[in-house]
Amino acid sequence: MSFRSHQPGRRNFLKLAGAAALGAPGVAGGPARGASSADPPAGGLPPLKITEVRVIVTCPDRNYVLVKILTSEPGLYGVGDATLNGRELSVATTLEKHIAPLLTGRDPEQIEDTWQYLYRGPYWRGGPVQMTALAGVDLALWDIKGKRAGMPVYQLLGGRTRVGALAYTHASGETFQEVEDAIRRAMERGFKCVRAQVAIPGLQDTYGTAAKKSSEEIAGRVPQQAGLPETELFEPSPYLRTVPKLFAHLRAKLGDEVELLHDVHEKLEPVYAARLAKELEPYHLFFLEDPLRPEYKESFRLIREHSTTPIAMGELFNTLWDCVPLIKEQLIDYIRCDMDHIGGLTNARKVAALAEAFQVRTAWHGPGDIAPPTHAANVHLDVSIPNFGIQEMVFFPDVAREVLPGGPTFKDGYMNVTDSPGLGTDINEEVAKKYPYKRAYLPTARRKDGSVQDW
Ligand code: EZ4
Ligand code: CO
Repeated sequence: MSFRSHQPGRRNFLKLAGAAALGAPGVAGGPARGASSADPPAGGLPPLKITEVRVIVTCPDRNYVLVKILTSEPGLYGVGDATLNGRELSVATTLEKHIAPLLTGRDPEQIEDTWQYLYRGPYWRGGPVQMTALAGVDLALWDIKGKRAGMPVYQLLGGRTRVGALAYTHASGETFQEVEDAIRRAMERGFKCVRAQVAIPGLQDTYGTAAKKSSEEIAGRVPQQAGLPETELFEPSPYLRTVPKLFAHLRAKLGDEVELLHDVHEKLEPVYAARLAKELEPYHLFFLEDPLRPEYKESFRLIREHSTTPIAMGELFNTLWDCVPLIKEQLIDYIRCDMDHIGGLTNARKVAALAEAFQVRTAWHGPGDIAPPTHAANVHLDVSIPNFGIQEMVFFPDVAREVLPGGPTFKDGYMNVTDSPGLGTDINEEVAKKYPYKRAYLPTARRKDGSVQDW
């Protein structure tokens, strides 16, 4: 490791490292920038430098932001995903204007140091834009490290703990019968676990359902609305009356074996979430997803006090510290951060380790609005940790697969990664150019009285 071989004496080392961390000019090749030419080769490999950071924004079916990091070794590069649905250009600008200049010349092998430098270095830390940008860099660096080692990333994380990652898909419909039919179709495809959402009478296009589109068309593929965002209508009372009836119907028709999930999508206030969890108890959900808004973690206590329905939370979290209160108080059963919005694999594996200590399992967010490198990283982590729970997944359309080839496989209800070195995903830059960015937003929601509601 270059730190030690560089250490001319502790005091000098600290001085050098401090100067580099402040971004002082002239320290390229100093300790905080990684191996210099004076270093002995790491593990027999010659020193490596980042030569270019490319930010690619493309819209094959929807907008994606990709980070391609090139190195001084010809042909060796990594690809990461930095897509933040509806705020893609903020992340792309952060990467291009603020982060890329800091990376050129650094040693791509020093992933943890780079992560700390980009997280704590700017003083302003956290937030979805910066944490998504950081994830893009982080995933690209893990991809490079795997390719350099000739190993899939799960091997770098400690090797396999399981043969595959249990997956769930989404089913939806206008009526209970349509949801039931969609679940049957998912089961025919091999799924053992299915998330069920139904339209709510009197409300229009409630999250996870959409008139005019088949369940398969929208499964995990949140609508991206060109132009300006649409407004959906939400009221808690009809929602709370309908959802338990849906699950009563599904259990009566489908039996006990299929695992059922439901996403509240942070829509409810605490007492109503507790009521829903309690009323869903007889139907034995695999978990109830994201019941509350992410800000005030104490609210989860109310759900816990009233129900044994397993609770999952996390797709709106951005840091490890968002996860701490829920995990250490055992207020949830599944932590489901979005690896792409929590700084990548480097941070997600710490979340997983924290969860392991408290018997909480993982359920990383896996929607269609994050790109294949994140889905691949999810599964590399899933198959290498002891406390994996379940993996949300999506089937990408052909046009997206052409731009972003590779990614996890699916068979008999389980996801997997291949043994190709790195993350096992790529970007075809030429094809990506055919699909320029299109402005688009997530939908928004309001109550009947016109006030803003969480979508
Ligand atoms: O609405 O990723 O569980 N999945 C989800 C997703 C989110 C989208 C938002 O961009 O809740 O569908
Ligand atoms: Co969700």
